[in-house]
Amino acid sequence: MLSRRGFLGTATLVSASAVSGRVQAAAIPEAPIMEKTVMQPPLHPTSGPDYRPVVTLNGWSLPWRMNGDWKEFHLVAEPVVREFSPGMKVHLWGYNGQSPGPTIEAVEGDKLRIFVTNKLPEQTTVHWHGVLLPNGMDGVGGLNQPHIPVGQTFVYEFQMKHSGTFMYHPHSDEMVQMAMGMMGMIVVHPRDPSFRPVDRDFVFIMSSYLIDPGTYLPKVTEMTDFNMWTWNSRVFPGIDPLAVRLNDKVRVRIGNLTMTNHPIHLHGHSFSVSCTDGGWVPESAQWPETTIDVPVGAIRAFDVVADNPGDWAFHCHKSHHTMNAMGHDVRNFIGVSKKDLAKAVGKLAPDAMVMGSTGMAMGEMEMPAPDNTLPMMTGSGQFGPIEMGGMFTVMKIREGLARDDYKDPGPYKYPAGTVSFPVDAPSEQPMRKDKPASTPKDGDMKAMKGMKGMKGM
Ligand SMILES: [Cu+2]
Repeated sequence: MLSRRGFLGTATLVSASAVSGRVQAAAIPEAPIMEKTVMQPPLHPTSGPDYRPVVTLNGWSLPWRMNGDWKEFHLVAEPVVREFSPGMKVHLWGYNGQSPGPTIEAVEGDKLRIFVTNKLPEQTTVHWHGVLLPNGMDGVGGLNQPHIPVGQTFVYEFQMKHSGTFMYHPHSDEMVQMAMGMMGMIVVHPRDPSFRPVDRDFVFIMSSYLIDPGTYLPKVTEMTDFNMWTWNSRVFPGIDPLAVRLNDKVRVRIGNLTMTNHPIHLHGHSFSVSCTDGGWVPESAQWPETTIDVPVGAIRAFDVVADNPGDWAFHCHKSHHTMNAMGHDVRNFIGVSKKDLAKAVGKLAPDAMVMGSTGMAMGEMEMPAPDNTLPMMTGSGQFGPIEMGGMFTVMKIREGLARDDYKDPGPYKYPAGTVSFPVDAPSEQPMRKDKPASTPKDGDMKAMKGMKGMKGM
């Protein structure tokens, strides 16, 4: 799983001005890298207080080593290639082989020493979002420290005074470096394992990109009009499902480093925000929700009792965020007959599809697309096409999963008689009081069939 870069234990890589003599004396710990884009098994602690480790959707937790009473990590900032979903690879910047970087896990009270090696083509820093630390470790380039020059390694040292959920990202050419995917999550477990324990603990960070169809690089100057809405730089159907054992208490921790808020919705359950990047929400201050808004530059964790078995959709409720790359400057042709238009366009461009007169559901049909471009909506379930993309996945709640089993358990087996089903119904148009019933023409009937939710026309 992990490939090793070997030791980077040479003093030439270390910035003498930034690293204390104590640290220079010690070799820099190795920097593991991850080459896979599927969720790696939880990283259980082998020393110190016990805790239930998190799992990172399509990601991993960064291994560390103990050096005296310091927990030492090594992040390498570098260009990476990230698969968003099979069929699309994007050239990003990240950490240790992936974007986002690995999750950093620690325990309340731990002393952390984090080495950061800069293998980017420009300077960088790391800011530890939400962590309460000494000012000189806060990572704002120019304000709190010199920027880390290309090829150099800096070290950050601080104690994790509080448990909770935090993020890390650069504070150096920030617009470009975050738009290129540089970010990761930090989870600090309570020292007391009886504080708000859960059975499963998932974590991911949201980022967005504008990547023109057929290209491989995000447009880093875009401010609002993104076309790839990602969880851990993955889009549906590339996002791992959340496999959960029936009646488990589940925590989902979500960071947002996009340019807009995301109302995250889980079907079939009610739950509450238990933690933000500012700390734990007292139980007396929680209220029930089915959708939790995650603001920009913030973290929301929610705790849910998974007491309802099945395949439950879990997604951003902004419907454009559950689509892959699409054009926005498209007229609404619903209800318009486009027979003549299709004929005329077909003469000029035989591959073109005139769409939208009955809605935009594509079913099994897919338009030809440039290389490295995902369909706007895709994925299929046991009953047919799911017609989603972007920020969408499934919480799969099953009886009897083993404790650390996060494998996709496959489609839910519905008990007989529990799935919505068709009935025979008269097919005539309903009579309207103000008009005599007219006989609809063939084309009109076809158009109406596609108009979900427009009854009685
Ligand atoms: Cu969203």
